[in-house]
Amino acid sequence: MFRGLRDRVERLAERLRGEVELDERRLSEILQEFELSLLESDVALSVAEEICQKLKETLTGRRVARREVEQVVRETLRSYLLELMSMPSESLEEKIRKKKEKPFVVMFVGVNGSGKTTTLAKIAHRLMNEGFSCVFAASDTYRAGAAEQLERHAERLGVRVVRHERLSDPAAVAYDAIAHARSRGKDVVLIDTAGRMETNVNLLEEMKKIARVAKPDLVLFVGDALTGNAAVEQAERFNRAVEIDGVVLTKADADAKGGTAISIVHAIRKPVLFLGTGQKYGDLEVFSPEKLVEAVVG
Ligand SMILES: Nc1nc2c(ncn2[C@@H]2O[C@H](COP(=O)(O)OP(=O)(O)O)[C@@H](O)[C@H]2O)c(=O)[nH]1
Ligand SMILES: [Mg+2]
Repeated sequence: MFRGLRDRVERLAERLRGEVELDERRLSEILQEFELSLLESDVALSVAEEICQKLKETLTGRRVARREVEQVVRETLRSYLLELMSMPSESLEEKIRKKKEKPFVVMFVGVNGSGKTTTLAKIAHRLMNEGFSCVFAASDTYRAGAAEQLERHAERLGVRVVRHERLSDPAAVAYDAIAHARSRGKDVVLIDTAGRMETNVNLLEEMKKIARVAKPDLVLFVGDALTGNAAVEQAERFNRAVEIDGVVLTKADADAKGGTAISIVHAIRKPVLFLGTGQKYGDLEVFSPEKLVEAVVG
């Protein structure tokens, strides 16, 4: 009886102070709006739902000033996303410096057209500016013209490419590139791979074989930021086949929203390292969680 009275008095006092308790009903209403805004930022539906469920769990029962309800939900979302996206990760350069014996091997995976080859060249450009020497492995032996495309980048950057003939074993190319780098004391081997979509099973088997042979220090998944859910599914599939260490999202110059990054990290819990922001070598940004969360949450 006293309990009931005390609750009533407490609620009255809250009302006088302009406070409300965040209960199920009130939260559902406001979280629906936040879910919509996540969807508008291209966050995948299942991910947006899960994030809002987490927010609900965190916030239920909290007492806040009536006019601050929205702000409290927004701040909670902001810190959730910041924590999600700020996975501890050394920079690529630190990782390379830390490895005792050369070369450091980076393998690029992703579907056709996602931007693997372009990203590989951008990263080589960046590493060479930092004083690292690079070798390319033309392990996309599948697509006609793939090795030539890589060679054009190599020529412009002044990098050696190891290539075999078309349709030869991509793992053997990677192996030779690593052997070449080892014998010449080169710092980094960057392995370009094929990304055909129509024969996924073969593709993933091929990726596994390259990874087995090359033992990459870093596997980067390259995804097109414009493809939303499709990029998330690809990331999950590649991650099951060869464990992904980090993500590069390309075409961020055409995608101001950033939800794809949130969905991928939510799905595979691997950090986004870079964003591709154009077609030039310099168009590669170190990913900033703060900037992304600002764009999504405001
Ligand atoms: N706008 C833009 N285009 C990009 C970016 N990265 C790659 N591309 C373009 O996307 C297309 C496919 O890139 P490519 O590297 O060949 O993809 P791959 O098949 O995965 O090797 C090319 O026309 C690239 O110039 C980027 O960050 N921004
Ligand atoms: Mg390519």
